[in-house]
Amino acid sequence: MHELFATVIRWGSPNGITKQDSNVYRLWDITYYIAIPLGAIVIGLIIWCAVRYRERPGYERIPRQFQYHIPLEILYTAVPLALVIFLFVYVYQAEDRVDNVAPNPALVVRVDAFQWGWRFTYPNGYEVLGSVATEPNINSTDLPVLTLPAGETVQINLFSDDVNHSFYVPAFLFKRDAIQGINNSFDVNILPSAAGRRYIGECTQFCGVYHPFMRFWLQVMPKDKFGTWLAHHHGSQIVTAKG
Ligand SMILES: [Cu+2]
Repeated sequence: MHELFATVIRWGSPNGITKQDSNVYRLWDITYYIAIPLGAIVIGLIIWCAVRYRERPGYERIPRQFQYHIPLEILYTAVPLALVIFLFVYVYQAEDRVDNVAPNPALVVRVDAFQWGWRFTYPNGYEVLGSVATEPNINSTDLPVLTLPAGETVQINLFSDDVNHSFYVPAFLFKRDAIQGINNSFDVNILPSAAGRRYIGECTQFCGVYHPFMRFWLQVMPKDKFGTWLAHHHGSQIVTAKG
């Protein structure tokens, strides 16, 4: 209940778990703050017109008609134009910060999407391969796990083996397409408060018959434990979602 209330007063969007997503979150926030008073003004004017100029006995059916109200015309051109320019600049700056890739990330993980599954490859060669067997159960929690450390810069190098897919962790408030022949890189700095938690990830680009089963877990690990964890993992771990 408390969470619901907190969500409502934050204008309907939850916070994410990375440093990058605060840019997206602020963008949503500012859009709501602009849209709500604007909506109130427009709806208020409609209601006022409908009530004030409603048909009443003794009044002319059509109110006085006139054209060219220059101050009003300037106002309703200038205000939307200013808003569009402001939002454009704001979106551009937010995208720039989200897309910023650090020259020396603490960890680089290669993520390959394919029909239908994911392959996560770490710098020491350890790989997690999750693929979908025939007729999987949509509720299956047998999913490949992408383990990432919190509190440092992680670079994801995203590829596709075949068609277009999209890497989406809702808690990142971010997704990026995986396109064959293109290396899409992005950084995430997961907040230390997310350490020890598990989040769902999924493909969000329709990519064929088993697209809905193309999911994975994101396991966030404290920075100091991650190095030891990775040193103890070698070879391939294969996860197959079953029915
Ligand atoms: Cu896909």
